[in-house]
Amino acid sequence: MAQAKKALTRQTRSQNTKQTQTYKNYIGGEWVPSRSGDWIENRNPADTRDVIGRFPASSEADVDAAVAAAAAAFDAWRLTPAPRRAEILFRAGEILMRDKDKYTRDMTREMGKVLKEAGGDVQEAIDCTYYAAGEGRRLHGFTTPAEMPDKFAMCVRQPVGLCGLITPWNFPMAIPSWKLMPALVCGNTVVIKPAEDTPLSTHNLIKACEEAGVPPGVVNLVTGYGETVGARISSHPSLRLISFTGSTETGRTVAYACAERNAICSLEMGGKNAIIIMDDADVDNAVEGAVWGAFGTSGQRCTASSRLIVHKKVYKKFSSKLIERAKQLRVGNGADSAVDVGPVINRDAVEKIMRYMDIGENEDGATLACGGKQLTKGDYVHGYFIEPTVFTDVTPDMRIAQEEIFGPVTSVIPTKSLDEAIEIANGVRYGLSAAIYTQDVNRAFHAMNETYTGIFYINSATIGAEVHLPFGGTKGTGNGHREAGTQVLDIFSEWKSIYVDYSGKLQRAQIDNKKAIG
Ligand code: UN1
Repeated sequence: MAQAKKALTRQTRSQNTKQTQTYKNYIGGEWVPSRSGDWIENRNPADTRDVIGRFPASSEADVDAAVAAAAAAFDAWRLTPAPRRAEILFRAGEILMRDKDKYTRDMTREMGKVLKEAGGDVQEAIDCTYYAAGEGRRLHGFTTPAEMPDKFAMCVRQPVGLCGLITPWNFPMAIPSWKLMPALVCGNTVVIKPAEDTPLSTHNLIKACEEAGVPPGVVNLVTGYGETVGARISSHPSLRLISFTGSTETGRTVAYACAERNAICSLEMGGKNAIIIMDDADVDNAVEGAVWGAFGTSGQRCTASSRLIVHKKVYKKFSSKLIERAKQLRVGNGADSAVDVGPVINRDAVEKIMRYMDIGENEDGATLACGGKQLTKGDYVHGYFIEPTVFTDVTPDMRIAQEEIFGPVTSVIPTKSLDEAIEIANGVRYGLSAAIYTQDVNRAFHAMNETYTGIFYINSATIGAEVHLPFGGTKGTGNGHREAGTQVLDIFSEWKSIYVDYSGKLQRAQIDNKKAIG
């Protein structure tokens, strides 16, 4: 995922902020301002005159206080039976459900995605919360036969300890919930830092936890910049685990910091996801999938369909229908229900995406088939709007086909065969999601088996993962962990293997008691 920062103003306490709502950190069960006295303004990317509120630009000392609170709360929380922890989470799910509409509007206002998608993001947080709550009565370990008679062997899950969670702006409630809820049901205590562009949605999530009765110190929220808050969380000696979602570059920095002290590090990072469209595909359905996969959330998903690898027999037909559909998309303020594509997150994102427009057209030599421009006039003047863009005649090695753009831009790449298409799909540094459109079950399963990604779709776009299946990817996308599903419990718990010898005598393992053969 792209790492960018809203054009935010640093304010001091002395500035007049009468009209601006002030938000605080949540540390040890108290809402407190930052010790820094600095603030970050959260502005609407569809209209930057709209200031949503000011949030603490926290310091390292705030992180330290949050970690101390998490440490103080840990023993009582880990010793609370998991079904009791889960009851609190279930209540949090009900609160999220009750206030879903408000959270949805807040999210569109701070992040830009259209209301229907923001509602989906909040719903994903609700689903994840209920799902984690259900795990409170499972958290399954296992038993297995021991090597010796009158001996019993089993495995149980135990909490990891204090966890630091660093979350991105593109799914500002769903992704924090993917990390927070499993961490809590497993008995960990947490310090969470949301992206500086979208702190309100995480604030809302933490408020729901507070109201649901999560005890003081179990969840701590510290807002601010990556360079200060994120860096301190990543390197804090008492945080045993860091879970990060964001760009591959920032993820590497987090991983280095964790390696220094041998902390557990779970990374969820970029993607360059391909849809393969075969000559037997239902082309209209494939076009709809490509439009949704490429331009949903303005292309700001790590799962976005940013490459469309199309069999040459349907290449022309597919491309012209796609371009026609892309041109029809209405760009605007996500709060307007007639809008299909909202703004991108901030000025840095505009600059980065526009650089790729230039690279695609002028360096790579692809055909700019539609879009390609920033929208700056009329209603667009105060926001960060970019036209849905399609490049055609793209070759697999072009930069626009290799690098994560994280905007409403997709590349159509012609191919002559399924095996070539698979090779192209695999020929990038990322491995999150891939898809195929075909009517042939043999081709579909062959592509499923041969694509080196963590997620695969048949006759559907590369986006739309559900919370009860593992989410994550290979290569530059991750470091081998999976969020969501029950697999996430392997991130947030430690396995303990237990041997019980009830023979009443010494039985020694790894001693060869067998008679020599012959
Ligand atoms: C992301 O873009 O970081 O599958 C997560 C999807 C969403 C999650 C995307 N459920 O597209």
